Amino acid sequence: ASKGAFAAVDLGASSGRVMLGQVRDGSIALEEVDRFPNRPVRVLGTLHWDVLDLYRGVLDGLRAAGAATGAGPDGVASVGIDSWGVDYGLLDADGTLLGNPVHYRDARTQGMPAEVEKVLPAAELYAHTGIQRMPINTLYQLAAAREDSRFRAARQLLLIPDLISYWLTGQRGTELTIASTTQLIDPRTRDWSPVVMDALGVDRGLFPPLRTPGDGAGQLRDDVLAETGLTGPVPVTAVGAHDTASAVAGVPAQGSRFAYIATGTWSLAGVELTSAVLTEESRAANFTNELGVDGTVRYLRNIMGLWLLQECLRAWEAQGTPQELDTLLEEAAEVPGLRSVVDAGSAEFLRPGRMPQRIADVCRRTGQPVPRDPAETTRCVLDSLALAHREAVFDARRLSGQDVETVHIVGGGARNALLCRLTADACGLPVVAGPVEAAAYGNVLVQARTAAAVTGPLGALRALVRSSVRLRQYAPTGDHSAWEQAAARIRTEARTDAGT
Ligand code: ADP
Ligand code: LRH
Repeated sequence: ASKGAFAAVDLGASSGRVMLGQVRDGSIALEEVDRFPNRPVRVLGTLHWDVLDLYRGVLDGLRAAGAATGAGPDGVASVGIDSWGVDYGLLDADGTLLGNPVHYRDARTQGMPAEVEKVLPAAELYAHTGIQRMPINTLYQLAAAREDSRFRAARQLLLIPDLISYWLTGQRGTELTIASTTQLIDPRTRDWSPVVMDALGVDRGLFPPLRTPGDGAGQLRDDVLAETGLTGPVPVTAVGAHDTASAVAGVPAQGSRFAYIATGTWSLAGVELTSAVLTEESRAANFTNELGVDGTVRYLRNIMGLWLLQECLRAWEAQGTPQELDTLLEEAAEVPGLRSVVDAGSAEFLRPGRMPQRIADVCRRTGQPVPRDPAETTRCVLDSLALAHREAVFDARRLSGQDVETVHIVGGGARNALLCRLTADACGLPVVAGPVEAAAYGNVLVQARTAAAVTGPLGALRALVRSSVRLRQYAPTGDHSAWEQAAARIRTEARTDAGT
């Protein structure tokens, strides 16, 4: 029976989408009602998100959602918002946004991890946050921004999904899963870390109160109802506001012996736990303990992901040799595998620009064959990603003690059959691919549970995803030792790099 439709706003680094989910006879019918590109803008040398353009996309999407459902009891029952992690907008004393949010790939965070560690040593920072050392983290962005006049004028900081939620409802809050990407949350208390905040002089008052997935987050403002044509009241529900938290909630796994890889612009590969792993070994392995839906911990590694391919495609287009993704992937499948691999976990690929050349430079530097054309470069990227997936899954299993029998791939990369096949081969484990829109499923399910349209723990929500989507299976094939040798090549390179 229908109890209305749940609108999931899912903002990824490459595109934003509004999806409409309905619970029908033990499954979820999910429909995309709007999709819009997310295109960063460089202004006076600083890379920004065009957040008003994204917000317009959200409003257009909600209007389309209303048009798709009609008014009345079958209309939009609630709205949930998730987005990429770590970025934020600053508000002045009147609640007005102070400028466009800066993009996590902007160069301002360069050298910031080392600056922060002068005040709070890396081991201590990890013991209190369990977060992977990545320059993009909000903590390092704050370290870079603290002297800016804009920052000094700020009275409040809202992470991206919380900012969108504020504009829709007028209510301010900080959702816990997205807050955990700041590197200011202690995963043991699931609250702000006073140690980190005090050491780095971050004012806790900047953050509005924490919310957890399932909490109410206000109702659409009257002007938003008027603009979108929706009939009020329409509540906004806090979901796993970090897209990866929603994606992991939407993994169609059975039981607990699984690893997940959320592959889009990033690959987030790891396991789900009930408590954080804060050991020195875990820190050295650069693992993160982000917070998940229903009290879970997302124990994972951030890997550069399909960003590497997105940036290659952008470069080939700019130089007048545009490539068509489907054809490129077919050609890459014919290229001999594992000729050259790069460390897809390395922050050296974080910034935009010249990606094919940068990949070629690394191959040259490490004495491997240099890819000669787009197909060979693509094969190098996909082999490297599969290898990084393998390393993350194996490390997660080893460091957490969590058994892994199946690897689930969700997100846009689940469409990439070659990547899924290579990941199965690299891990020597069966891969189950799909759904592509796992974040939207996770988002809808948390809303539906709050509205009592579904019941049960995460496992029950996942069973609903399983019965709603067609999944693809990839059994591991090929010579497993070739992957072990390639992994050893990368480890040697990483050690050499660290020494220089
Ligand atoms: P994000 O949420 O970070 O914006 P997505 O989950 O939407 O990312 O994934 C985007 C990626 O999915 C693209 O960069 C592309 O590599 C991959 N992708 C999308 N469509 C296809 C397709 N038809 N075939 C293969 N890969 C695809
Ligand atoms: C993926 C993601 C990832 C990181 C990055 C900034 O979209 O949220 O988990 O936080 O973006």
